[in-house]
Amino acid sequence: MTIRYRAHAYTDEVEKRRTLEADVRRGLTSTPKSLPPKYFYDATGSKLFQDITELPEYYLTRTETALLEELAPDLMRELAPRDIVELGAGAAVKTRRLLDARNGVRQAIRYVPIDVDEVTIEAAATGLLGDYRFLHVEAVIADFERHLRHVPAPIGRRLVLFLGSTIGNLDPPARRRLLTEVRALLPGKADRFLVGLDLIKDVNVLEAAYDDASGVTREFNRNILAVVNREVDADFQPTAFNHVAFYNEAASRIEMHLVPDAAQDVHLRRLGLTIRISPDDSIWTENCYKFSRGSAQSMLAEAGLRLDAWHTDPDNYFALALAAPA
Ligand code: AVJ
Repeated sequence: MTIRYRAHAYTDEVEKRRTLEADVRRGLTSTPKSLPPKYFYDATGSKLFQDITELPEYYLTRTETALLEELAPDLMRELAPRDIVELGAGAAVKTRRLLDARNGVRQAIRYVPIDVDEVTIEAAATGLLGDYRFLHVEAVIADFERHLRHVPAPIGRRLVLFLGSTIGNLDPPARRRLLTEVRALLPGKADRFLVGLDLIKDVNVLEAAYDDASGVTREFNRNILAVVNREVDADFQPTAFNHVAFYNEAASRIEMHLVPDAAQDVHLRRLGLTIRISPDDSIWTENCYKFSRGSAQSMLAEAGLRLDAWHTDPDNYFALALAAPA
């Protein structure tokens, strides 16, 4: 019997906890105070994000999925990747849009999902292996910002996926670091990188997507405080914080903040730390950068990548950028 699933772990619960504690301490003792957006996604946060993707105001997921579906047949035929690496794979729902376009072809494909959550990755792999007989999975349980060098060498033509506008969470220096590592994952001339980018557009459309009428994004934002409460035994009162989301045009990004109505002390018992949070010393929880074709092109070029194809919807809301080694 051929083994179709293998996993390599470069992070574990102990290391994840150490990293979270250091991140929370650094973030909440800095000016301005901040928390890294990756901590939104505990079970509750992942469910809330799933709800966000179905909101009428949140155009990102449905636009990207439609683009991917449209693009998949040509991409899979012309590129014919043997090796698909996905950063922050999660449940790999969108990956299926690509694999569906590959059914009926004999050639085997190796799928290399990278994600910190072993349970999610295993469940996704089991589902995929059941549905796609041509697939085998080499999972990498790791943080894509820290462990990309551990991705196994390609076994053939490679396609690296970074979907969902996740790249938008990274500030320019972190983005440059990551893209440089992605470039190193593409040794072959025919290798490609497919990245989902949310585009600069009408401010009202952007802001509505991050401050929906039904308040799901507010709950999502506040949930990061519940995560911190649980992980470091803190006493944040999530409902005492307002959800503030706005477009910062100079920086081309949506910013999300948690702002209390009144000053309050918060105890982070596991860290032996007490902090004071006030309306003008609040918590910055997320940046979501927005791009243009030009800004995407220069960000890719800086990392040694050349924009090979640019796919957008008719409204120009979202783009799938295909990049090649320069
Ligand atoms: C998962 C980073 C793509 O930036 O739109 C959604 C997260 N935050 N609503 C985004 C998010 C608030 C999302 N990404």
